[in-house]
Amino acid sequence: MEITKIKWQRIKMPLKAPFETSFGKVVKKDMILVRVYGGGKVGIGESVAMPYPIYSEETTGTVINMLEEFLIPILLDKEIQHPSEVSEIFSFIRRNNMAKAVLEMAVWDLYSKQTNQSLAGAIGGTSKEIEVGVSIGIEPTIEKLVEKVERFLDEGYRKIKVKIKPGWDLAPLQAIRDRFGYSIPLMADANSAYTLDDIDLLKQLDQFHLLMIEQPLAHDDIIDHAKLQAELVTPICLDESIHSVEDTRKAIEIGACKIINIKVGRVGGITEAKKIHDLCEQHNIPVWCGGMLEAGVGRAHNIALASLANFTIPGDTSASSRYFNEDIIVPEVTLTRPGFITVPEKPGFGFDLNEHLIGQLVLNEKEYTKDSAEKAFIRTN
Ligand code: OSB
Ligand code: MG
Repeated sequence: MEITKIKWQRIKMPLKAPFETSFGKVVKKDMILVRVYGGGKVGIGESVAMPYPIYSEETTGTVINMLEEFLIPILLDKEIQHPSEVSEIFSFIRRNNMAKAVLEMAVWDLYSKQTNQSLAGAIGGTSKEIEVGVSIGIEPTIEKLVEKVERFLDEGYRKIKVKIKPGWDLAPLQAIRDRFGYSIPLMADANSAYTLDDIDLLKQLDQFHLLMIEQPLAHDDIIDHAKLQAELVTPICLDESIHSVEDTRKAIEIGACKIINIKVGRVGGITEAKKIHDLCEQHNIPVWCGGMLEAGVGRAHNIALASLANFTIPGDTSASSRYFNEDIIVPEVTLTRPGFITVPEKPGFGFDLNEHLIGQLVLNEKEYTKDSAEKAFIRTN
């Protein structure tokens, strides 16, 4: 497939409201859009790195650095037949998965446009619509949290995920169960806020009959998660700890989780995400598509990924209106019927870009061709 030019743009976008997790509050969406040009088409990807290295070590700034010093020159220097080759080409570079992923996503989108098929179809997705949930941050009061849960249930969301941290765990979960009963699909995400010293408290979470508890322990741990899983009835879902299909294999092997949250950015791209999906399917581990407060481009890529068969649990792939007053794609993502989003069928990621809005939000941009991209490093093996 032909790739002649690559461009990145840094965009800051207002969020409807700050989103608080155990590691801090996101107040603005800060991201990189990457466009890959070739064969008269343009593929696009969106980075999920946070502005601070708090969810992982990557930031919007490290993504720019990786793209311009390494990933873009390396990709422009290669001839590829298929987007699945990109992760292999980048594999000699350690980590920096979110930087790798934004470029790889754009190549997948370009490929699906060049071959006139939907991104979901190109990936191998089969679902016509995906079931969706919503993630709710730490709220100022339990009353505000309960109000939000009610609003999202009314909007039709099929899974309610609430963020927890020490001091904001048993009481909010109890309040939700008291108000809405035990039949609503409810889960909690701790973003690594606990340790095994908290095991007595974590065991008490079993009483809430949660669908799962996401990443209760350290971001780089699987061993303690396996110890905890052995003591809990509630399934553990890993997020931060899983960066590759190899991490997935090890986590499954030692019993560190029963469910995996797949995020394209965290695992370095769509190809690796698909490998994780396939391995989990072989081991009867259900997966779901996580979110990183994506704007429309990233959201649409998530929808395409979630159309793979083993995405059997509703993802954090909510509508554009969850976080934004106006999205960078048209039309914006909506629930096509309560609890579901239709997987687009048109070629590529399935939406048009809201170039007017993007133009207003761009802070910085740079483009590279085969001749202009300079390599700072040459690989010798
Ligand atoms: O842990 O899943 C997470 C947002 C930012 C960083 C990490 C996480 C999240 C979310 C929001 O839970 C998911 C979404 O709605 O995009
Ligand atoms: Mg999470």
